[in-house]
This record gives sequence, structure tokens and C-alpha cells, in this order.
Amino acid sequence: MKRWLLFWACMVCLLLLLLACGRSTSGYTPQTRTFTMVTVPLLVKESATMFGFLKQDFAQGGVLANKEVYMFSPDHLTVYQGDTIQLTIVNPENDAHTFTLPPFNVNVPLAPQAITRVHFVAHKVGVFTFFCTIPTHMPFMVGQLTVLPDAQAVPSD
Ligand SMILES: [Cu+2]
Repeated sequence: MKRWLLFWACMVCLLLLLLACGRSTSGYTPQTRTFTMVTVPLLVKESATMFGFLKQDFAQGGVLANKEVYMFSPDHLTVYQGDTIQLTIVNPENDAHTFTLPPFNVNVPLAPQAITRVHFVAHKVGVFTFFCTIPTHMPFMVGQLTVLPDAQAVPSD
């Protein structure tokens, strides 16, 4: 009789242990994080009227030949794993861009002088690069998404 009691006590402990291993210990509830981003022209062809030296930079053989420098602002986003990212991207220029983030299957065109909304779940932990795929904007138009493990989550506003 005692052997059966010991056996069932061990089985109950094993079951409790298995249940505990399968649950997140962080207690973090994923949130929706909203960001507003804008595409910003930094050194574009039109800038050469203000900064004469850019004419040489944009000319064939110059350091910006066949390129223009744009950025995403902000260019760093940080969330926790499992969060939903709701991103509103404002493109005030008359040039098209893209917001491309392959690890999350995000690749959206950003039409000129338009607002584009993107949402996705940050299901992977890591540091990921997003960028614009327009060849003349590479490699300058980039940013980073940092997805922290939910176990590191701390209360925030
Ligand atoms: Cu671009």
C-alpha cells in the first residue's frame, strides 16, 4: 500500500514539474506598441542647391554618385517578444520608398506623400535590420528593430 502511495505521489510531483516547465515565468502580457515614423531626406539631389559641394558628390565618380541619403526617423524600435507593432509611416517626399523587414515577412511600398500603416507580431527575439529596397537609397536608408525576450519585461508606461 505504501509503495502505491509513494508511486502516485511521485507521479503527481512529476506532472506538476512538467506543467511548470511549459509556462512562461515572466508573467508578461504582450502589448500593442504604436510608433509613428517619417522618412527624412538628408542629402538628396535637391540639397545641392543649398550645399554646392554636393554637386561634386552626386556627379559620376563622386561619393554619392547614383545615390541619395534618406533615413527613417526614428530608426530604432524596441519591443518585447510577442508584442504587436502598429507602425504608421509618413512619407512626405515625392519619392517612393519601402519598409522592408524580411524576418517578419514585412515588405510594404511607401507611396510618395502618403501615410502607410503596417502591423505585425514581433515573434522572434533578436536585433533585426529594416531598410528601403530602392537601389539608389541603399545602403543608407536602414534602421533596427530590437525584440527583447519577454522574460526581461519590466513595467513601463
Ligand atoms: Cu527609400
